[in-house]
Amino acid sequence: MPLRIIRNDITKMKVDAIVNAAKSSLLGGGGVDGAIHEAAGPGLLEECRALGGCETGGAKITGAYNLPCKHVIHTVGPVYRDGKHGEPELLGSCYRESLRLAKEAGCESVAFPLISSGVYGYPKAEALRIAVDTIGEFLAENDMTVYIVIFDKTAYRIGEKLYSDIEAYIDDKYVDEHSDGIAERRRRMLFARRDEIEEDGICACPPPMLGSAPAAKPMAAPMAANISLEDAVGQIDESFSEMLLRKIDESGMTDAQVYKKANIDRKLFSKIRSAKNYKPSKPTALAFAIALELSLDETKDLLMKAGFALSHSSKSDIIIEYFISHGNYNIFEINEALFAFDQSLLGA
Ligand code: AR6
Repeated sequence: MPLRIIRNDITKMKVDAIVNAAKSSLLGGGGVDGAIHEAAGPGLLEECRALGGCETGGAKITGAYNLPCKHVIHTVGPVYRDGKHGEPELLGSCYRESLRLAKEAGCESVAFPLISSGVYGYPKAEALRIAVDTIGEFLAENDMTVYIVIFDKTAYRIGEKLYSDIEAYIDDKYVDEHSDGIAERRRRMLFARRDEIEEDGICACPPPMLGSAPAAKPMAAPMAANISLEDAVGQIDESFSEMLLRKIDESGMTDAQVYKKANIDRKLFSKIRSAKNYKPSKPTALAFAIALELSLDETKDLLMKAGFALSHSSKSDIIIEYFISHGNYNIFEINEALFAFDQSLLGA
């Protein structure tokens, strides 16, 4: 489960290491720093005193004392001025250095707060972008579960432009469908059919049945009526796992490139690989479609193999459709957007 954006208090995270947004003296302060020192107890400050401070963009590791994790990694983010004084590079370095230390200490899971985005004034959307990109680069080469822990919902917002574009897309696709109630749609179907009858004098179609669903698009060649059940079952299509492996081969990517890009962990991928009839969850199937950069139609085919569809009755499906139709296959960006709209994230 590589990168997760979650809402929580970082001092409650049961991970191998949590990261502290510290000041260069490493002697405690307000914000998340204050909360971590308070929850860890005085032993943490004692150990920090012996470290001799830390430069901006650097990181140092200590024990975790009364916290439920094993280590605390203290990093010092840049104070934001205007973004033209090396702030992005320094902030990226905080994440890189912290992850380097976590790896050295053998950590399998690490939780970050949004460094510099409080007292140090970094605009939150930009701070999150740098966090996601830098952690994403690290995870492309390393196996670790990394959490970005967002404390307060109001403090969080993806870029205004992206947010309003997605909002407009949802309005188009979702409100349309929902403002048009089932009863209203049935009534319109009924009148449409009546019009046909009146125009032609005869209607070739069966009378409308209230409550009947529109005919589904045929998925494959129709099955002959006289075929035996045994033969029918023998005609079973390619499974999800078979289609996935075929698409990976066709993409020219390695398995590892695909599952990392899908934000899926290695163990789950091995399970899917070895079980021909594995039935993934919808977020997992979608994550693979994104990693393989499938078109909308191909995405629907892959989902169908796992028994799912993309629906305009689901906000999260519309958000994913927005990204696919804009050719943006960055799973971390998609997850940021899903998070901003309170939807569950893609991946394992
Ligand atoms: N869990 C997760 N995130 C939190 C928590 C928490 N318990 N508390 C706050 N945040 P800040 P900085 C979020 O100000 O900007 C300190 O005094 C908060 O909403 O803690 O890097 C240090 O000693 C914000 O999004 O850190 C330094 O002097 C993010 O954590 C200075 O502040 C970072 O906010 C560092 O400033």
